[in-house]
Amino acid sequence: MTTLHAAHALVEDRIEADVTITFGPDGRIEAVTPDTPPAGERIAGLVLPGMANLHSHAFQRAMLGLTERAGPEGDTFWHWRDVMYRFLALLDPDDVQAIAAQLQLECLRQGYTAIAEFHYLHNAPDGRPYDDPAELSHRIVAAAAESGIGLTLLPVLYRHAGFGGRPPTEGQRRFVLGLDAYAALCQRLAGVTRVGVAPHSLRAVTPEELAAAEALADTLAAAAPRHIHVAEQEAEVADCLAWSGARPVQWLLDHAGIGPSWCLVHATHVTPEELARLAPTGAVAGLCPSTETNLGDGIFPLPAWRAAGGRFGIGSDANLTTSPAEELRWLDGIHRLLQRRRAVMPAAPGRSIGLDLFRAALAGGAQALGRAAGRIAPGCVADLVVLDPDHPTLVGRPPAALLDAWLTAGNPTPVRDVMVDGRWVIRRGHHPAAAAITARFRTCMRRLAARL
Ligand code: NGQ
Ligand code: ZN
Repeated sequence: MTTLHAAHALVEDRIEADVTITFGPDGRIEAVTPDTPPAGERIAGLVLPGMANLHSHAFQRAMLGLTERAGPEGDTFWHWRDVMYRFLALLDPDDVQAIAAQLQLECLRQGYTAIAEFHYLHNAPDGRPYDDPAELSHRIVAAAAESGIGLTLLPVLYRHAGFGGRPPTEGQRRFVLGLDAYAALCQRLAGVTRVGVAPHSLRAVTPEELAAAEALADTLAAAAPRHIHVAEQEAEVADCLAWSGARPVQWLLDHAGIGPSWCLVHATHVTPEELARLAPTGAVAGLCPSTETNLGDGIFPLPAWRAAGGRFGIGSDANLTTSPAEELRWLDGIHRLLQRRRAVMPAAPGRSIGLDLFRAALAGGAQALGRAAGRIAPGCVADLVVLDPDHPTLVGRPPAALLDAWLTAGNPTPVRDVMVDGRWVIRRGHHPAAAAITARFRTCMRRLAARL
């Protein structure tokens, strides 16, 4: 049994003082009691539930700066994707692991405690399976073992280049697995880590393949997560309409068993009708605002979604930033600009804007990862971060203002300590494997530079 005594902690929707948190060797919180005398390990600062990063493509961290060249006129996302395809053809298994470990380390330092890796690199650069078809998935698992982040691995099912079962392009050959190989991969990985299924998008799987992925998820675990990219770009909406007569979110609602185990990544282009149908299903909208901004995707109608009771979480996606505070700042800030107001989400006067946004993203993120987390409460795993009250961003702020200070201004990070599953992975800013992870990442990046 471990006992922490936090100067302050977020307990449900309040910042409480002198909070005793106890958890067992399995990392599960057993009791949380505010206003208690000192006992166990004293934690100065504000203890928060760690954030779940619900959508990452780790390898894209290594593309920073390479994609900011103007493409052909009128071309945006799809040109970026071509550049991304050329880049990923360079990566070998050591690169995949080195980049993922560095990315996860940076995520932990910024206050993420868990990550859903939407993993679609399966094959060697020539499109052939590795001797071990799970080679690259195991590299993601190995990276998480080094970094200590809580992993939900989402092996991706990718079969086609577009609606109607179009054959995959050469640039996509590292992604493609047959249905049997995909099922075998997921089942093997389920014995090693937390796993969910990820049909890449309605562009990349047929209705039959989507149904097969859903059926497979049922065999992996009760309510195993199901993630899909959907309605991110207007071209996808137009192609889906031409193929089926329905918009992508509408099509999913009509043909898949959309419910709380689903995460619809982006869902940018939803109509009010789709939104009204989707919110009551309990599915999570997987919002990735820094990437969606960078790629010029469009704006998900978060205020209307929140008003309809819709759930959401945040993802770092292309990993331009690894900060949950920054994702939330983008998410909220875009709507402030659009509406020329400040409190843009539904909230009672006097409520902390940051607190409501943060708690909603914690809940949606944990749900999307299939992780009992997101709250400091009995039954949840102890995924915790501690904000340093002496950090220049936070010093002198009253406890109730610390979270808002972090979310509005927290670059560089005021996260001091990080615990995952009841084990400290960062203490006083120190991660024991950081030097080795970053040294290996540098070597990898220099080697890649020579291949660009
Ligand atoms: C991905 N990323 O799978 O990495 C996608 C691009 C696609 C984002 N959509 C590829 N942000 O959607 O076809
Ligand atoms: Zn994505």
